[in-house]
Amino acid sequence: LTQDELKKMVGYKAVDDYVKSGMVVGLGTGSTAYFAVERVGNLLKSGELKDIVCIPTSERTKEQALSLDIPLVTLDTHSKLDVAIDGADEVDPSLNLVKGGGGALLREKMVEVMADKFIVIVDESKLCDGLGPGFPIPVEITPFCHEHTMRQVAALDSCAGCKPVLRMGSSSSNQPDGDDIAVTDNGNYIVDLHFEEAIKDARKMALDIKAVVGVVDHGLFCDMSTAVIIAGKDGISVKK
Ligand code: DER
Repeated sequence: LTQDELKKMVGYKAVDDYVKSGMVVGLGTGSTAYFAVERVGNLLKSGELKDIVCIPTSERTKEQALSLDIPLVTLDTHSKLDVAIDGADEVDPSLNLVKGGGGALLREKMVEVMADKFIVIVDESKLCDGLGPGFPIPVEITPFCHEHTMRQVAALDSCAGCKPVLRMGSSSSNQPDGDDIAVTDNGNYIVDLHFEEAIKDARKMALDIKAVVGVVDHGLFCDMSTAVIIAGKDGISVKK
């Protein structure tokens, strides 16, 4: 099975298992969430799903949903969601996540903290024993004096040993291009914090980073996952 086939498997299964007619659904961002969005569009078209409204977590997910005629709303009219489905860059044994590889972490977190169920869809390459070394922690910061804010974050005790790198080119880290600073959907910058050792206390680091004035939010999604659906070469497994 190719990696795309694994992503499609978990994307479709998440929708088939957790999305019911009449729901308010959060649509994630990235190459795995792409398939969940596709499945919602297909089931609405076939009539197997009805009366769904969706909240996209990025401009590019919004564009994909619009192309599939998925009815869209925002948090302004729908603060509560029944379910949100999204990918992740890393998943630890406690189902804490690193997200933000695609630069969408702020809108993803705003939507996903309001969902009764947050379903994470990954291929098995995303599983890790400890967050950090496998994928840098994205931190969304305001452009104003961004070098100052980068220094303040790097100076945190809980971020000791991290190497902060300002994300350049497109805001999605897997498409670096150009030599200008990447800008998120919200007009902010992203600093990726590279760690060589596994983060000991992700919850504390999350609180410390968020408290730095100039930080908008970060890609540590702690205690949010309802279930993680994992596609591996031996098939699909679910962790709760
Ligand atoms: O940017 C994000 O948070 C995405 O969800 C990312 O973490 C997962 O993207 P992928 O499914 O393309 O690996």
